[in-house]
Amino acid sequence: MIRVPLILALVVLAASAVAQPQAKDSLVVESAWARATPGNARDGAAYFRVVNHGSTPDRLVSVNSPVAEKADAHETKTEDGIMKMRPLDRPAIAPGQALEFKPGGAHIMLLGLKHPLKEGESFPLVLTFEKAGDVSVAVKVERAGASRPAVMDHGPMDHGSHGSMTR
Ligand SMILES: [Cu+2]
Repeated sequence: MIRVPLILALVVLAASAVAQPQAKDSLVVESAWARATPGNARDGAAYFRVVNHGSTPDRLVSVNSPVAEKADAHETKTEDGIMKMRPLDRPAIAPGQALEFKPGGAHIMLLGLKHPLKEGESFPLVLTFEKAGDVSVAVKVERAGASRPAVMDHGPMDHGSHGSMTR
C-alpha cells in the first residue's frame, strides 16, 4: 500500500526539478556551423537550424559565445542591389516550424572574435530562448567560403527523431 504514494512523490519531485520540461525538449538546434576566418578578421558568422517540435511559439532572445565579445542575430536583405545586414529582433519560431540561419540569410554575427575560427575545430554557442531557456550547441568550423556544413545532422529524407542539443 505504500507503493502508490511513493511513486506520486517521485513524480512530483521530477516535475518540480525542471521548470519547463516540455519547452526545452521541443526545441531542437541542428547542424550548427561556421566558416573559418582569416587571422585578422574581427567578425565571423554562425549558422544553424532551430526546429520547434512543441505546441507553443518561442523566440530567440539572445546569443553568446566565448569566442566573441558579442553575438547578434542578423538578417541579410538585398535593397537596390546592395546586400545589407540588419539586426533580427527576437526572431520567432512557430510550432511545427523551423528557423534557418544560413549564408545569405539570417545568421549569427560573431562580433569581436577573440581568436580566428579554425577549420576542423568547434566552439560553444549559447542560444537563449524566451521559453526554452539556454540551449548550448557546439558549432563546427568548416572551410572559409563553405556554403553548408560538410556533415548535416540528418539528410533531407530523414524525418525521424532529431538529437536533442541539451546534452
Ligand atoms: Cu551580420
